[in-house]
Amino acid sequence: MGAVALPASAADRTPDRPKVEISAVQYDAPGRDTRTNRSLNKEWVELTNTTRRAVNLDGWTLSDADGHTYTFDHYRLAGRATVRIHTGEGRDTRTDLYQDRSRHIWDNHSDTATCATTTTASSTRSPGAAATTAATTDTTTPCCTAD
Ligand SMILES: [Ca+2]
Repeated sequence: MGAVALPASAADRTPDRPKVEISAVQYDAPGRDTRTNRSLNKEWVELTNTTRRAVNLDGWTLSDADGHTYTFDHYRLAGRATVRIHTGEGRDTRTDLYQDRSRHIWDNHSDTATCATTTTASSTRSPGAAATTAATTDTTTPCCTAD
């Protein structure tokens, strides 16, 4: 008799929208944090693409609560794939990326990993303001965080 109301989200859902999540974090490298490259690389964050389509992560950032930021450079994450971002030095592959740092960055007690996409947007000229210089600003949109 009565019409069944669909949840609003069902209508809004866009199937092709890229969705990349922080799927795992190993903030505490096993053993002592000796700052050897081996220890640094046991500290990592994993990002998973939950869609079937590849996502271009070029320009995306991964940062900790202290503002240490890693920027992805020409990296495409395949559909349903996971990439592990290590803290230390190494040779980037399709499944493993390296921040090439000489110190641990993920705090063993309390930290937040944030993955963000950076998009370039033009600032809007406010009405009434004469001769405002149009500027370009980078806005960072957080796409996922993990504590
Ligand atoms: Ca750590």
